Amino acid sequence: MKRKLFIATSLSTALAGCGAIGTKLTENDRIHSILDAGEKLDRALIGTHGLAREYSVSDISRVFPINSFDTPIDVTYVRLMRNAFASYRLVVDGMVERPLSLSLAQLNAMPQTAQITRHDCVEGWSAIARWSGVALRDVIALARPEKGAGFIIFHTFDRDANGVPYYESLDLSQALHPQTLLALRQNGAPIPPDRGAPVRLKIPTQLGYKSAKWVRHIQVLPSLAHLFGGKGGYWEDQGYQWYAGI
Ligand SMILES: Nc1nc2c(c(=O)[nH]1)N[C@H]1C(S)=C(S)[C@@H](COP(=O)(O)O)O[C@H]1N2
Ligand SMILES: [Mo]
Repeated sequence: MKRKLFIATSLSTALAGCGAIGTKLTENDRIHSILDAGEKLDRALIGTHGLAREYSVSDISRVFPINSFDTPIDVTYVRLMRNAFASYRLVVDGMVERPLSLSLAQLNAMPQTAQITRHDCVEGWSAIARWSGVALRDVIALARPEKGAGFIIFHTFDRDANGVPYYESLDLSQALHPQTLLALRQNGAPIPPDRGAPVRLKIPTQLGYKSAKWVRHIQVLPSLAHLFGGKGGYWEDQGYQWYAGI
């Protein structure tokens, strides 16, 4: 627990800024090596099968900050939003036997699951909400990953000020974790545009930046090496840990 707090503090001071508020990542080799060691220890001790704590309705936060790049202004996204996402499709492809293109109606017709969990942002805030939608593992099971598939990549509609797209990734065991959710609703209401509409990832076992908003495309790949900076995520490419277990 002490180590966790220490790491959280190091992250929020040394790696200030994962959202709209912060900007620059401070490079500090010593802290990075401590974080790397912590990451290895976490994976060895906890693995990826532990469950995040679930809360009760009375614990739901009255205020849940918005902390990301702005709602996408991408023409495709704006058109979808104007039409209440009626023509939105979640594309699932790559190393799968059965590529998918799922409408919101199809996602809503799949078994729904809910969780009241806490979101922890490395910038030093947490908030609890009820999230519901489709377990990612159900979508993965539908698509049937091929042998050799190792990673699930989430491509989103938003970009940073330089036009660099946000993206995230999980390995198969994290993606198949029962609490890893493709969220369609927060506190009972459809995810609003600034919260990542219509579909966002909610992974309560890892830090906030893993929970990609505005997901448009899920890609199954054997490795992360050839995507963007090669580290598996927008913030990871700038030094954040890929395995961000809490
Ligand atoms: N597509 C996208 N997803 C994102 C981000 C982002 O900038 N773009 N920011 C991440 C970070 S750092 C956090 S803390 C959470 C914030 O989610 P919220 O705005 O719903 O609080 O979204 C995560 N997912
Ligand atoms: Mo964050």
